[in-house]
Amino acid sequence: MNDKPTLIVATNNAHKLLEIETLLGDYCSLRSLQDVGYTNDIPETGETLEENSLIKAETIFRKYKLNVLSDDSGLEVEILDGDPGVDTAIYAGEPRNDERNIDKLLKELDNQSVRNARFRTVLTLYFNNEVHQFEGIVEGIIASERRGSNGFGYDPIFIPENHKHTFAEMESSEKNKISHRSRALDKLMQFLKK
Ligand code: ITT
Repeated sequence: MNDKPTLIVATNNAHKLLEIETLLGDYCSLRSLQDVGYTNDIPETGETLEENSLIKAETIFRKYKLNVLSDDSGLEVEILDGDPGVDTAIYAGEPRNDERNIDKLLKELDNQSVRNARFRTVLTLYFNNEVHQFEGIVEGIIASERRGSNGFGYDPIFIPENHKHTFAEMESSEKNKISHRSRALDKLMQFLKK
């Protein structure tokens, strides 16, 4: 008998989906938005990661009435007062573009020695008609230039605390041991095991 809970993963980001599948696939039966035939964008109109994460989960829950998991993530840079934060995906404006986002951040931090930053993920779980949120954080610094080609988004310029390499220089298994997303997913798995 298969008693794994089924969750729709409410993301249009294929890289996120893959990380979530890798970390959660043994515990849950996951369905992508593509699997359920959802092709629209979900407008991220919230002012915080928590709000946007909730909006994504709620949008899909209202339509399908099935358990849902969503992820809203952002990069928070200390010297920029937590920016780009909730605007991480569109830091350099729309249409969103990872390369331009990275260029803008490197320019903002040009000649700056204080480069502390953190990645933060807020997962929202709609489960048996209840809503739960789980946060995961990884502290680190912003590199002075791009390094590595693995991962996605800002991975080429983020060096996690106590490491020498950027996320983009790491194997996905190494990133998945320490990432913001894996830390939030750990909490979610503890919850589901209860
Ligand atoms: P969904 O909303 O469809 O889930 P998204 O890519 O729009 O996908 P977010 O709104 O959470 O996701 O945007 C997060 C931004 O942060 C976006 O620019 C990502 O590339 C970046 N990001 C998120 N997680 C990351 C990670 O693990 N490594 C590097 N960059 C990441």
